[in-house]
Amino acid sequence: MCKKVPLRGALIVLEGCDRSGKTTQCKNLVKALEANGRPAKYINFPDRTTECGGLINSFLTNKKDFNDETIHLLFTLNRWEAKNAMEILLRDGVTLIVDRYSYSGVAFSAAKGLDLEWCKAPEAGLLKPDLVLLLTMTASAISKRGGFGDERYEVPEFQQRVMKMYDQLKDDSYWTEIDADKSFGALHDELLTHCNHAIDNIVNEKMDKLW
Ligand code: NYM
Ligand code: MG
Repeated sequence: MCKKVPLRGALIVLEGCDRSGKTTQCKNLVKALEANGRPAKYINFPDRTTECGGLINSFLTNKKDFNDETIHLLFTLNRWEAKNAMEILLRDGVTLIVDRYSYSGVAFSAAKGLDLEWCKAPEAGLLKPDLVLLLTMTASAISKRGGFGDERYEVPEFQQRVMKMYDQLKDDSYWTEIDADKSFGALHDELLTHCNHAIDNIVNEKMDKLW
């Protein structure tokens, strides 16, 4: 039986607080999809390899200071500069597994006190994901994880505020919440099932836009 070729790749985003295991899960999802003959690529934001990403890295590692609005816009710019390349890959049938996206941008900045709508505005027009997988963790699970580094934002109290902001952003039409407080393998299997389902259910060749 011949397998149906999807119209395009799926744009799948993993979101959640720091230490929820997103990065390792994303990379393993790409490996698993590719092993099943489904072209996939790992993308992460912030992309610290660009000039703009270098400024963001200096901020996160406390080497540079920017006011809240400026760093917010730099994170957004870092996504805009990646947009065309992402669109080309998706059109070529490559599924993108994205480690953080606009939702991190808004949740982290709003958790610092910036207005949520102000934070969303410059993200409007970026590619809208087909699926957002939100890795949730309770306050006690966050504290238990520990191992937070010394980058900005990496403190349990702030992470809890970020989780509350995700609550305000989530949209059940394309978000799925997944409890990350389980074994790596169990979480991987659950995420992979959702990714395969998203790839199998692409109906529009054209990508939608945020928001
Ligand atoms: N972060 C990430 C933001 O504040 N805004 C954004 O738009 C994005 C994409 O950067 N604590 C924060 C969340 C993280 C930090 O991300 C670095 P990572 O995934 O730890 O490299
Ligand atoms: Mg981090």
